[in-house]
Amino acid sequence: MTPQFDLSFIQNNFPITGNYLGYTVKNDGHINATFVLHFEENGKKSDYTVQRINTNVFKDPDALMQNIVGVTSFLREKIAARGGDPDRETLCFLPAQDGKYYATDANGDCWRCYRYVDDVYTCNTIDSAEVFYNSGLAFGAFQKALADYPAETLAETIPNFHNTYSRFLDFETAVQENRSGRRDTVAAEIQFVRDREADTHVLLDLIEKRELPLRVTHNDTKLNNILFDSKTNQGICIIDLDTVMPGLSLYDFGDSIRFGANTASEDEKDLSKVSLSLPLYKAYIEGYLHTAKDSLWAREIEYLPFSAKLMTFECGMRFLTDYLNGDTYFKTEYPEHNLVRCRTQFTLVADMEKKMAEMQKITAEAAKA
Ligand code: GN1
Ligand code: MG
Repeated sequence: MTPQFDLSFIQNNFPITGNYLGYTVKNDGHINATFVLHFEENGKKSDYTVQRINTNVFKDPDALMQNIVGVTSFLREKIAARGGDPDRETLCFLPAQDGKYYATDANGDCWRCYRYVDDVYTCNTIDSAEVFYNSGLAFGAFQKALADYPAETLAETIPNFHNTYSRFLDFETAVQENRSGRRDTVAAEIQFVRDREADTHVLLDLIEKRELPLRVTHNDTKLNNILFDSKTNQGICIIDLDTVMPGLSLYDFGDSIRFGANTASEDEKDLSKVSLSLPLYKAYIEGYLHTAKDSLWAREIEYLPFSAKLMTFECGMRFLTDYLNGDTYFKTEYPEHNLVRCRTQFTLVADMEKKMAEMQKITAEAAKA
């Protein structure tokens, strides 16, 4: 079912002016419902992105929006100080009538609104190593820009978000409960997860031993969360800031590879098309290290290839968990959608396991450059 928004509610609550021309639905995200609303004023077009916040996932919209407005205000100042364009290089959220950065409608749904950035494009798959190199530059720069952000002021919008062991326990609960009745049809996938339980502890143990630092990270560094400038192909703006929280640089690096260095899309049904592209891995790591290397610890660099595998595994396990629970978390377009996604992720994990030595070699070479 296509979700809907109420135009007059949006216009009454947010400072939008101009004549309404129409809207476009954005279907890239799996969590919030997103629309771009088109307006025109004095012959000039101005667009706004309007989102219904998924409060099933983000249970405290006040804390969520405080995080986001805190981070975007901080970034605006830095961008302006270095002579950049804050209106293009970070998101600009509009305050609602009551001064909060979201408004609640009669159904209890929470809506937010931000200026749409013009002359940009997003990607769901990538075939140009150059564009992926630019993604690495952009996410590395984002992490660096937030290095001195006061992390203690950030709320944990989703507790244990990338705690892979906690995700594993959620998975085991879902297997036990079998709420969807689908358990017997996914025995191979369940075994695939159980065979890799040991991996779920690796980064957590290193945090415990203080061998990896907590940083302010994005935590959802999918390729389609970067806006690329249509003219320069540079990644100019990082979007989807819902999960900006203290985390590991490795979560961000790993998730970028999971999504962007896959030779197929996240929900490709033909698994023979799914693999890790080593040239894309190389391009991304070169871009990422170019901007982030100076701030990284040796241990972080050492675990970059492992993090790609771990984030892919964790994501596949989350899709499988949701499939077992009856599709209550991720948006799905058809009944097997979460299972299809799970299978692409596990195919990619298996391919990374085969290519791990090569990934390590590329990593060491990129770190020396
Ligand atoms: C969700 O919102 P979106 O589609 O960028 C999810 C990520 C997953 C991703 C898988 C808050 O991200 O953690 O990696 O789907 N976001 C949340 O595509 O759970
Ligand atoms: Mg997201």
